[in-house]
Amino acid sequence: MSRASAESGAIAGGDSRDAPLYRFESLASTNGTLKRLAMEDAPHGTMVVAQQQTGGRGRHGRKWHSPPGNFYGSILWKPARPLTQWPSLSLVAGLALHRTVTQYLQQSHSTSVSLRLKWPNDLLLDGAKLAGILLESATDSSVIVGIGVNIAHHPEDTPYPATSLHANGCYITADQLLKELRSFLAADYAIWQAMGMAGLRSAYQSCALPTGSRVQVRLPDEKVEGRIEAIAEDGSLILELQNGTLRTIRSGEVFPLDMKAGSAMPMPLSEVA
Ligand code: BT5
Repeated sequence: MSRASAESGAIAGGDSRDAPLYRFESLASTNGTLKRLAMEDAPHGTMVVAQQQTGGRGRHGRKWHSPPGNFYGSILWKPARPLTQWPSLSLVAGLALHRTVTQYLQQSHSTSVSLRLKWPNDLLLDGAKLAGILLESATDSSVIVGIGVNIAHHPEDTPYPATSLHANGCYITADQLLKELRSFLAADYAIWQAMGMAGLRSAYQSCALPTGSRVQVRLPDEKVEGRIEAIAEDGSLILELQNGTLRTIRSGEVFPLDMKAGSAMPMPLSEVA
């Protein structure tokens, strides 16, 4: 009996790739289940996916709306690079997700939309949140990257507007998304493992809110405004403040302030892919 089928609600799963893939009908959180597997020494690349989550979570204990019809998945990575660079894995997963979604939007001819990564963990479609990423430590030698993508449904009552692929004429399934996402995650992780964020920085920046965009960043006890200058090697956001000095942001909530960064200026995918 496979471990997945030993868990309540599991569907017999896996595919032909090396790392195990556990599929579930319903879980509290794919991150939580994968963490338990990590503590039992699950190998690098192990994935857990679920059709719905009853306790899906975002950052800082926030809830992630997780009804059936969307994608919920987590992957276990065992990086051999310095711990200080691990936070940038959130960006690596975002880039792989951007590449995946771009491919499906192009296939469904939904190409006049703007698909942008908003540091550190959001994928925005025409300025609305399509997907979120949650990076959590698993063991001393591993991290979990959880990815939620609104495919069929999105919440209506969130402070930051949300959207879904179906709402934009892209009718794929969670299984289809998983197939391509696994490949892009593996490819981008391999580059990161070999070269760090330096190997992915220009690709990331071409998919992210453009350099020079005015943003407000909300930190635990202050708000700062500035223009996006760059992404650092460790995945931090570098802002140019109004007085011209540079400030490195390691964690915070970014709010676009101008048309360049927001939804008012859609950019065809062919220009950003
Ligand atoms: C995130 O947090 O964006 C990370 C979301 C990660 C979810 C995945 S699903 C698979 C894995 N297992 C888990 O349990 N989690 C991961 P954050 O930036 O903190 O955004 C959370 C905020 O987004 C909430 O407070 C809501 O305002 C809003 N929100 C909740 N559900 C949403 C949804 N489905 N779509 C768009 N926005 C949502």
